[in-house]
Amino acid sequence: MNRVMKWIIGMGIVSIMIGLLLLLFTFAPGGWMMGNGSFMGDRDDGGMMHGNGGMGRGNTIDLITSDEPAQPLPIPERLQPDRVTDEALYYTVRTERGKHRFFDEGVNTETLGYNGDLLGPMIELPAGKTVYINTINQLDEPTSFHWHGLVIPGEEDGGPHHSIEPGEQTQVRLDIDQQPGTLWFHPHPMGATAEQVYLGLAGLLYVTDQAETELPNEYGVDDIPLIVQDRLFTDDGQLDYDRQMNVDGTVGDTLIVNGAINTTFDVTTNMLRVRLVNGSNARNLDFSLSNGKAFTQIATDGGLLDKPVSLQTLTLTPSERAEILIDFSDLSIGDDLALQADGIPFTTFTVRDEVEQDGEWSDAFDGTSAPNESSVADRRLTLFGMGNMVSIDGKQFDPDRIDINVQQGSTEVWEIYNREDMMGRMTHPFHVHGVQFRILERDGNPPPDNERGWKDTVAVAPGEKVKIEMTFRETGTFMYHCHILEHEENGMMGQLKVN
Ligand SMILES: [Cu+2]
Repeated sequence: MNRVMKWIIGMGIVSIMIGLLLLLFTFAPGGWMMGNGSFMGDRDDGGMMHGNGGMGRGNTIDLITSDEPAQPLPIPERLQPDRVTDEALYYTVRTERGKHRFFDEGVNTETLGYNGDLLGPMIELPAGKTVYINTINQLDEPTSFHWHGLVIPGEEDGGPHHSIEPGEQTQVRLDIDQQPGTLWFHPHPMGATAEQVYLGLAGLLYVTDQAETELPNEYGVDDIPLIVQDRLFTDDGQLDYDRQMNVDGTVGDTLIVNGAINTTFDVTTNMLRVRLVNGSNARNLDFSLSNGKAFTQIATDGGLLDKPVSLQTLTLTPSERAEILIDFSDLSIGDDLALQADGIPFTTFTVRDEVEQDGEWSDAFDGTSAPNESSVADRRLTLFGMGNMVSIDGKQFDPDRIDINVQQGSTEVWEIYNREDMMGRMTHPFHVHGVQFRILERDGNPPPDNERGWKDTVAVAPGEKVKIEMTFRETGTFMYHCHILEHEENGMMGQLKVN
């Protein structure tokens, strides 16, 4: 054999070895997520996910059942307006650095909050009124105040173009004109959204109206919010974002609800209305009751469903909301029932009183079917990639580029396609600012009954095509993006201009 032949055979052997090694790494536990329908949590990652850069491998930490002593569920306080007139309400919201006690024993955790140490108050936004909010940044870094789900002009939206410098303040004007619903607010500054949310910045917005229904509506009594988030604490009880950051979305093993671990709430045998917010950076949450019984979903992100839907499990991706009714009428005084996420209980309800169920709450639904009819797509958007390589239509976010121009008042159908990646597959929660939309189709089929309502975020599974329809009522520049916050920061975001 001459030297050239030897060299060719040698290179062939080396190539085969490299190929085998690559195959091993790809399919081994803790390797890249391939051919796995669920991107979360069915294996131990051996600590490889911390602060990884580059490629991205999905989210790989399981939730654990906490052994913290149970504590009463904190209810975010209702923000009192500074001033009220016939037409307007005036509020003040400030970001603050704080310390929060998550653990019964141990240290305080460094956190961020609105008007407090962690999370924020509930802000009531009455439909038909103008709401002025004085937003103050008391952090030592820029932030913005994004009103997620509100149909308002781009100027007031609080996206990446509206950063407020440390020590600065600005007033936004929100003319409230949409269905009552459970919305939320969170920061959206360039490059720091994921960390600021992770450290505690998130608050509730309730759009309300005067309509009298028999649905439970006593705040904090029979109508409660649950902001559910997963977090990972360091051994000394801190939220170390830099260390825990995952380019495919930072996940944790501990569920916190309204900022607390392992919570309890006293109920009666009457119906309880629960407003669920998935406030996680990246984790999808499958909600269920510990007795396996059904609950009733009554609302999606932006308002009541056309009719209530009975469910045993409800999945919310990051930033999706749902209102559900839990029926305790089969239980007796002293009985417990827990709400759980991915099978892990986080809030235990204890029946303290027996009362007759009152009212015909089902009268709140008009039963008319939403116009979720198939329609031809005006635009097609393709979500693609993992980790730092995420894109929409092959492009990464550029604050100086408008990707889509539309006319004010126009109605469009968008088909959102989650193109599968050789390197992995993830569900992307697709969010559009400044609108509420309807889901028309999932892979050519009508959406499930519990998605036939107003939405601002829709889960798009790997390989799936989802059609949504929306009307652009407000002018200005708006973001559309993946609501896995790390994907958004890695560039899975585009800009829509309504002219
Ligand atoms: Cu994504």
